[in-house]
Amino acid sequence: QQIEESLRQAIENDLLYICYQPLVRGNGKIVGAEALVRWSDGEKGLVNPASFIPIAEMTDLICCLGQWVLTEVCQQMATWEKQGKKLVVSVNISPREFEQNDFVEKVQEIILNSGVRAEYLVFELTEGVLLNNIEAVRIKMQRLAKLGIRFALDDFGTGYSSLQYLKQLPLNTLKIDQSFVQDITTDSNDAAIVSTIIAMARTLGIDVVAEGVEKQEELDFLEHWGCQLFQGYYFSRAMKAKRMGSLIPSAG
Ligand code: G
Ligand code: G
Ligand code: MN
Ligand code: NA
Repeated sequence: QQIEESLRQAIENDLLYICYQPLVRGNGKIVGAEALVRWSDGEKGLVNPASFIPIAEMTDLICCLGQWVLTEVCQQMATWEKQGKKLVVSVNISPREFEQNDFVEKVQEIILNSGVRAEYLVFELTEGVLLNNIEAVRIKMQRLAKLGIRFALDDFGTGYSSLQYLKQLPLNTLKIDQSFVQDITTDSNDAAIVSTIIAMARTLGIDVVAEGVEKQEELDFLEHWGCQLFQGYYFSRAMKAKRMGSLIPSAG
């Protein structure tokens, strides 16, 4: 396919870049950021990841892309660290990437080369990862956790995860999908789902992040139910690394 070939070239020629969307507390304090890849093509302009990620996911191209993203993020974190700035960064990992036999080794190499501490990395997995042999997934997650990496379950509520998974896997965070957050103030079903997820996460001792928060009203609901971490346009859109860096408080 044509888009696939141009994406392959974009990766090779470093035509992609990363934007960072802050993860915040209710008072707006930044406690982390999610890395979101962007593709700016000379002819096509800015290509939407929602259109090219699924194409990359159909082939091993997603593995090249994922490796590029993690390398770029780690280099950026190393640059920030030299400036006395430390930020926990979440990286999206597609099922196909996670399933690579040498995924742990690849990750380890990228981290070692960059010199950053794995403790500052969070991998966002989707429920698609969990459709596979759960025991194998658990073992791989534990190997990565031993390096220091933490895990978030992304788009939570849209897939098939059960409480069983949550108990079995070393998950630190649940990210409530934005499709539920969107309608919490108007749809009582979504409101019930979201409040239940928050309560469940708190019971299990897992952090919970509400994604796609766009309005004060939504924030008020979420805080009322005990959610303490947020992402969304209400606080901030994703931004280029330079601007993100200027918002990280210098450590000590
Ligand atoms: O930024 P938003 O339009 O930015 O992202 C659209 C979709 O693309 C989301 O589902 C997001 O998780 C996914 N995505 C963004 N960046 C990456 C990435 O680096 N790797 C993977 N696998 N998915 C990504
Ligand atoms: O699948 P994942 O959760 O990784 O995707 C994150 C996507 O959500 C990105 O495309 C990001 O740009 C988008 N996003 C982040 N905050 C908001 C928001 O407040 N509203 C909407 N509509 N999209 C958002
Ligand atoms: Mn995500
Ligand atoms: Na999500």
